[in-house]
Amino acid sequence: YSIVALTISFLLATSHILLSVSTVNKHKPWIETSYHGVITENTDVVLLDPPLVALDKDAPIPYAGEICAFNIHGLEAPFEAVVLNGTSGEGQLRARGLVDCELQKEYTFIIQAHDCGSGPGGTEGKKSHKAVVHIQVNDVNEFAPVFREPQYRAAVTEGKIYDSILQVEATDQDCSPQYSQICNYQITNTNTPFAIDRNGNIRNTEKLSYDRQQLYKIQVTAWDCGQKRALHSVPVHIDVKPVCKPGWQGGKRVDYEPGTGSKQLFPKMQLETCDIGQRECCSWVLEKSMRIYLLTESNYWSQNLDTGMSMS
Ligand SMILES: [Ca+2]
Ligand SMILES: [Ca+2]
Ligand SMILES: [Ca+2]
Repeated sequence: YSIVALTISFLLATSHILLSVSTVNKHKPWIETSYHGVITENTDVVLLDPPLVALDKDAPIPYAGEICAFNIHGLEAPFEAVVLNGTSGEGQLRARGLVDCELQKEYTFIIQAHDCGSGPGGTEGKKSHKAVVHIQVNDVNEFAPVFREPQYRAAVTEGKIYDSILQVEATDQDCSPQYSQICNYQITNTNTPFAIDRNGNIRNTEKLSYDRQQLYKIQVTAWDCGQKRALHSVPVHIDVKPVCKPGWQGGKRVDYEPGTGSKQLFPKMQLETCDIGQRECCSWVLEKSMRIYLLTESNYWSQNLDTGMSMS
């Protein structure tokens, strides 16, 4: 009996020693040294590579071998990490609020795993080493292109072909090149003698005539590289200027008989120039009936301040 009793008491003592050793939290959790995450703006789930898993060599001992928390160190990081399964150590990183790519494209912060300590209450808990998390925010195509100017205006001289009459430009507020760059411009009117290239340069596709049309009004729209179209097209006005051919208009032949006194010469005549200011000036000169010498029927003329008129 005494041997049996001794054996039982020995076994009890041994098991007690084993039990007290096993309840001590010997190991700190282990995680990777760095993680790379991707989140799409306006969502809250971060896809982490590699996945967030903390291992603890105390497993499968309760508490000491379990993961209770992931802590994030980083002042402005709007992220939190939650434990999905304390036994397996799996965690998930997610945004605490909406992440806006247009405000911030990348985040870097520190993450650390905590085990559950030696028992309830988390006393003697251990922390893993600190791992760096780098997160990239993916863009969503939320913004449409907007033209820099409310309207555009340019002038061309008739009879000429231009490589670029003017350039229009639209911008887009999205944060990525794909969704913010302008990939295409288009003239929305049909049958115009104009074309536009990918950079917004408008050119004429045929020679224009001042006599046929003096003003063209066209509308231009734009697409970003994610195929989002401008909400409002922009008006573009193109004036056609006549080729500069100054000359007398309204000057028909006047017969003058010698000795018949004074006669008004070309009462409706005015100087046709390409410049409106110049034209007014010359009409004024004519109205003052200044002395005009007409040299043949050409446009060659001169003036002086005598009040009479003579022809040569
Ligand atoms: Ca542990
Ligand atoms: Ca866009
Ligand atoms: Ca966006």
